[in-house]
Order: sequence, then structure tokens, then C-alpha cells
Amino acid sequence: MNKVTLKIDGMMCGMCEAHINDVIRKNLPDAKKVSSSFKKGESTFLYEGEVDKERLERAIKETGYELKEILTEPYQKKWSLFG
Ligand SMILES: [Cu+2]
Repeated sequence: MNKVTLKIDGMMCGMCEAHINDVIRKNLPDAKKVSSSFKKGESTFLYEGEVDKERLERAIKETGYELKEILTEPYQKKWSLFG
């Protein structure tokens, strides 16, 4: 599982966040914990496997925003007492 962070230009309010969340969920139905912040200018979600970067970029552009960067890092659940 990876944590994916999208740097996005153009989000101005909560409606924009909702639009972007919709785009992510629609194009990556397996994405989990989709969340966007217009203040940070980024969206994050959890995803297994590779994100189709071009598809996502196009879909975000069609919605009126610009995908600047995609960061991916391994996601680990919180430390478990039982290892
Ligand atoms: Cu807005």
C-alpha cells in the first residue's frame, strides 16, 4: 500500500476539494482515504499499485485544475503491539 500525495494548482475552497476527491475516486476506484486540502494545495489517498499518472493528470485538467506533482511513499499502519 502506498500513500500518494498530489500537488494540485487551482483549488480555492471546499467545493474544489470535493471536485478533486470525486475525480480521484472516479479514476481510481480502489483509492482509500481520499482527502484534499485547498489550503495545502494537495490531495492524499492510499493506493495499492501504480497510479496511472497520465490518466489522472488529464482527468484533473478536464475538471479545471492542474496536477503539478505526484509523490508516492510506502504506507505503514500504526505500530501494532502485536507486531
Ligand atoms: Cu472552489
